[in-house]
Amino acid sequence: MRLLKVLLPIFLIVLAACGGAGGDEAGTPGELTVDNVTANLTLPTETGALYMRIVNNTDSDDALLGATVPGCGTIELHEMVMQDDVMTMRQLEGNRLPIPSGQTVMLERGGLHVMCLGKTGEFTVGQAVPITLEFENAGTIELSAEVIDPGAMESGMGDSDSMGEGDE
Ligand SMILES: [Cu+2]
Repeated sequence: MRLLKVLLPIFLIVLAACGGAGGDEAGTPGELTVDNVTANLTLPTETGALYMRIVNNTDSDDALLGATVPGCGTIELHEMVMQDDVMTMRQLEGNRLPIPSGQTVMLERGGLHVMCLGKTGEFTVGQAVPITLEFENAGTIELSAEVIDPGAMESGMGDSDSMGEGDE
């Protein structure tokens, strides 16, 4: 029993530490916030995609209506859907992404994304790209997106915790 008494506090400390990192109290109370903005824009195509986390801590439902990114001709809001066993992307109805009150909406690879069409800009990995988001209620939010390596993103999936880079 003595061993258990020693181990239990350690166990609780470890648990608390993990909860702190993984539980991730998202956003700011009373506000709609956007973070973790990344841009997949380096492929030699005329398209690209941007990803982010949107947290709506306000009392009212909101919606993302569009965005502006220099170097992108047109921006659309897209989702991924299964069509005849093939994953394809399509524009959200009315180009409107609902962000309900109290909800966190993830735009991520293989899911919702901000689509860059008619890309003319030259982008390099690590570069910071300004992005202006337009919300129904929150209005305009200006942020900076980090241009990511599309390949690194693929391999980084699943083992991001072991990379030791942390969430910054
Ligand atoms: Cu798309």
